[in-house]
Amino acid sequence: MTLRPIITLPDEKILREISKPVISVDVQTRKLWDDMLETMYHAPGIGLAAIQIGIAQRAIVVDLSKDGEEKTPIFLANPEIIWSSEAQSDYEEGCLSIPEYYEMVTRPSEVKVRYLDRQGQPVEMHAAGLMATCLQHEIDHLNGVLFIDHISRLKRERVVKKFQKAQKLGKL
Ligand code: GNR
Ligand code: NI
Repeated sequence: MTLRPIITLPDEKILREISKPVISVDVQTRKLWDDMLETMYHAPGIGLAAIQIGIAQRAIVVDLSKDGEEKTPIFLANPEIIWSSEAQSDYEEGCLSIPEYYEMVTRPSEVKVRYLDRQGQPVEMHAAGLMATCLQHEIDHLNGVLFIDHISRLKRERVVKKFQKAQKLGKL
């Protein structure tokens, strides 16, 4: 496993890319997932999309276990939301690609997601609560969408400018 640098704002050139489907779940895909998992645990975070380490493939890792608990990593390739609830919920989201920024986001409370697992087998998962929020956040990354796209334009432009300025000042 290899720890990889996480791409952050203002690098929208990469973060806005649309990731390509995983052609086949093979040894390289599993190596990618393992590197992502190590990078996510190190951060730490509860989810990571491949584009956050600069790889435009539709691969995600998620682990909602708390520290001290047994780890429960989930590996997803080519995830698709095949159903979302009418009911919405608000959650204060953060993103490893937008460090130290948190804002409330409204999304469907529950989703059903179809994906390929570590063996390349199709699986369907019904998710609610934090798992539903996290999966939607990660699937957004595969489409070049960030959680700040779900908040007001004023707040979004403010945070993007803050990261642009920090980079110009050599602070990133
Ligand atoms: O670690 C993360 N925490 C989090 C909290 C609320 C909603 C979404 C997330 S995902 C985030 C890691 C990340 O940036 N994944 O893309
Ligand atoms: Ni994120």
